[in-house]
Amino acid sequence: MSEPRVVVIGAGVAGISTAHVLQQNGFTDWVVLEKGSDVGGVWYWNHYPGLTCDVPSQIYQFAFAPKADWERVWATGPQIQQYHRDVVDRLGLRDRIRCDTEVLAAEFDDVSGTWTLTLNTGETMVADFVVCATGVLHNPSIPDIEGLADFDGDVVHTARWDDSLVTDGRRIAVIGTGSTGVQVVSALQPKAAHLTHFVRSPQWVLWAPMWLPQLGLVSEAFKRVPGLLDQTHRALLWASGILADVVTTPSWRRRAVQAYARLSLRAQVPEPLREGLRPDDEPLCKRQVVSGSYYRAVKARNASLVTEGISRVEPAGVRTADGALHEADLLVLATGFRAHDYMRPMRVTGRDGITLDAAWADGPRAYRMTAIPGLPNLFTVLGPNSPTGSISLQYSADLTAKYIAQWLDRFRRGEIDRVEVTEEATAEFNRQVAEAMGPTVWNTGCNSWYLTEGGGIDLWPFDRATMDRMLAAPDDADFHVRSTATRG
Ligand code: N01
Repeated sequence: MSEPRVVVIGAGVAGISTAHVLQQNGFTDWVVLEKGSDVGGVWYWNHYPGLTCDVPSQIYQFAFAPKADWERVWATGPQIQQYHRDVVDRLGLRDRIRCDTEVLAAEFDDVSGTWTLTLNTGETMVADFVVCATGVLHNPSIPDIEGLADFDGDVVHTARWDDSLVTDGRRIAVIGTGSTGVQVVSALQPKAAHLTHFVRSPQWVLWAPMWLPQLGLVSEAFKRVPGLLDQTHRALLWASGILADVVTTPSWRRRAVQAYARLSLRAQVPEPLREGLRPDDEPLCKRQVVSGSYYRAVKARNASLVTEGISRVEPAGVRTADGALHEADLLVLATGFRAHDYMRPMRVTGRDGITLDAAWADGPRAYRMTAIPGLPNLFTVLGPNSPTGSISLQYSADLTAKYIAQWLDRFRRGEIDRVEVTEEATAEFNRQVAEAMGPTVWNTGCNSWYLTEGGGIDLWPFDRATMDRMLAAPDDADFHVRSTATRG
């Protein structure tokens, strides 16, 4: 037996899932490094006003740590962040997680077959395996708008919100119309002196009552009736499979959801405002935005919608292409993320000096979301093609971590000491992905963070059964596996 030294990078949904699997499988030499000051990942970094998860809480949770008494059907960001803290404490994972520890570089040594990690603390760490659980929506995308640095008021990106910012009674400009922009506009408009929403590309917004409480009697039933919480979670996973079908396969169900999106706009917004809010693309093509309050917010007297392009930012506000100056005291950038960075800016150098930047010049690419040619003994959890638009993230993180644990177990049993996915298997997986993207709604012609530099769509186009099958057990034919017996 040779216990693998494992470093997991990131303590968000993917990292906590991985930690739980390592713990459950009796691995003893592992640590989670987290650059933030607490666990939670996106839920740690994002705390802008209005942050709510648009996936119901009873499914947006770990199957291994179900929570009976969510306060709301769609929990708020702080509630979800607290849940992650509680799970880590309850499962005894806290001691394994080193916060405020960023991995700056990871380099594979061909001779020893180990990874050397360089940390922000000045330390180095040697590992037999690295698991990158670094998330997708992590690095804020700051728009390249002329004059941004000259703005006299406050500028803040939603993913790095400053809780000391005063928002009430101010003139607020918000740029961006994704899920974040819609949430922050809805939250800030009621108490703003004025709110201007800059909409370059409107998005379809599905109406849903996001404020709905989870009834006390439901929470009590979950606590008292044996198996009910678990069964409900399973039922919701099954139902989310139908949702995945809506985006992956053309059907009357897709058309029904799209009709509902169009109705949400038509029923709530009169012309001429409706014109500015009507997208050109099909509903569901981008990550669907869900809100019960956005249209109310933009219709309010103290709000204006600006669809004219932004030409520059000036000290007093935002100048649009028509020459108008929209004065503001606070500029909120709800401009999204550099979604395809994944573990970067960490510098990753694999076998034979192959760098991740070079390997991913045309966009992120992996085998079954988890293995990358040229990077032996390194895996990703919620890596490229993860189902951010369909299947439960917690489910796929758990499944992927269990898959990785099987490789670690073979190392522990002394069978192998090095494993690297082949280029052929990765190319074949990506060919299957591209083919399966054909009938998906994501392929109907819209521009979003789903699209990669090389023109691919960075999502999971298959159903959950396919994911189960692909990650059930490692297939040696898809890997260069070096057994300890043949090590020379
Ligand atoms: O980011 P986005 P997001 N001038 O990339 C605009 C998840 N999430 O943070 O479309 C003007 O969707 C850009 O315009 P355009 C969820 O998966 C989940 O909102 O490029 N506008 C777009 O409107 C989501 O999909 C929850 O024309 C500029 C916006 O900025 C993902 O996070 C909540 C611009 C960026 O939209 C990302 O959402 C929140 C410029 N120079 C987020 N540059 C849940 O509830 C960019 N834009 C679970």
